[in-house]
Amino acid sequence: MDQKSKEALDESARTILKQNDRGGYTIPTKDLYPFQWNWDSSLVALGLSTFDLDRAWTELETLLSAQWDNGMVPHIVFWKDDEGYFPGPGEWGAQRTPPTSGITQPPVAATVARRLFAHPGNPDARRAVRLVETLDRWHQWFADARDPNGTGLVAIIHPWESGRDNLPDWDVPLSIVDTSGVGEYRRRDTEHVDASQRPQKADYDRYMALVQFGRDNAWDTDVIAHHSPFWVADVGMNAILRRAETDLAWLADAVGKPLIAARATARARQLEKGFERLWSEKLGGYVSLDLKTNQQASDLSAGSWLAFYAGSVHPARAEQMMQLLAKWQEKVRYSVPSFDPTNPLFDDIRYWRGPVWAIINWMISEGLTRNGYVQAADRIRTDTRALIADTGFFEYFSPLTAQGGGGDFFSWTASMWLSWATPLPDEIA
Ligand code: 9WN
Repeated sequence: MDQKSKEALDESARTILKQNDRGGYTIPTKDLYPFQWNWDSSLVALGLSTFDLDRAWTELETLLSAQWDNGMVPHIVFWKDDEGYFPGPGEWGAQRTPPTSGITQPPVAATVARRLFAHPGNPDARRAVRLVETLDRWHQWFADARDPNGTGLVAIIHPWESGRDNLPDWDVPLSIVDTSGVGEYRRRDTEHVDASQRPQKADYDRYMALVQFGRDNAWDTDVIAHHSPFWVADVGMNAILRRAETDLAWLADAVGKPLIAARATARARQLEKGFERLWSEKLGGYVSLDLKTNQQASDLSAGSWLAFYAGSVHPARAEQMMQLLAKWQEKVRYSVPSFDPTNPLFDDIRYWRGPVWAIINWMISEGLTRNGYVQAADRIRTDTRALIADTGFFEYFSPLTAQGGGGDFFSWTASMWLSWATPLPDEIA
């Protein structure tokens, strides 16, 4: 890529982030997702930090200011009304100001905060101290509410908590969810995006049944832990939390909070032990585990390679996983597909059933680099760069054709461009 094209793309990415800025927080994209989303905001802070470090800290602070009294940081914060998204505050019934959803999302915030803190020119340790305390309470909530028996694996209670909402991993655990009481409702997503790219009605009914279950039980974490129809250890959530605990420990040490650092390190060790149960000898990768039935998911997703992002992977397993990645790459033009491209359930454009996501690519690539797989990491970065440069800043992309899917002018894609995928000086032709 030449210097001019790079500058034009950098400028477009900054414009997207500025246009999606609603004052202290950034929406993922207008119309389809008009509120603050948890992991979107955290990942967007990385892009913001490339041109406005102060604004990047604010993004995290705004998100964490919506923390619940029990420590949970919700997956959506409804700062302003907008009829264009369903389910809204009324369906969630969370009784909070500002209104929020009743579930969480993968906690990437600590990992991002560590990077912001390490940013050259960052002067403000006091800001980091406040974040560290809030993040510690959120991470402790995961341990208490989502792993009450101390097994080292945290559960999700809704596919939306995984952030990888429509993965085939959830098909079997969702199949037992009773939808008979759900009633009529009007979806808004398929008014913004072609229905072929979105979850099917049967899935949405189950999503709504789970929302209603939480709301009817006032989001009581004890009741949910014992009776939730959906209680699954998502490989992505567990990998991301493990990594977040390590980064929180580092940050807490750096700002003089050794007790928090010790707590985070202890939780990280516990999660490392639990993670072992996600290894599938049969598939040669890490998979999600239905904790109600103790059944592992029968197929592999891109989440398997988030094990590298979580920490270090045993060399024999790592080699096996790298061979598998190469096989997946033979089947597609752009890696990493979110779901196994050799599997009959693979769908290159329906969300989370095959498409490539820049944010997942960043996490996998970051983990591969840290585990010494620098070339493989770079291949993922250049694939991501090509997708964005050729197609635009879409929510996600087909790994076969590069077609963009979901929303356009998407904040996290712009952020990943600025903070990771844009060419470095020695990569400019
Ligand atoms: C539900 C905002 C969010 C992302 C998720 C993505 C999608 C929402 C939806 O959009 O989920 O949370 O309505 O489909 O799956 O990862 O955070 O970008």
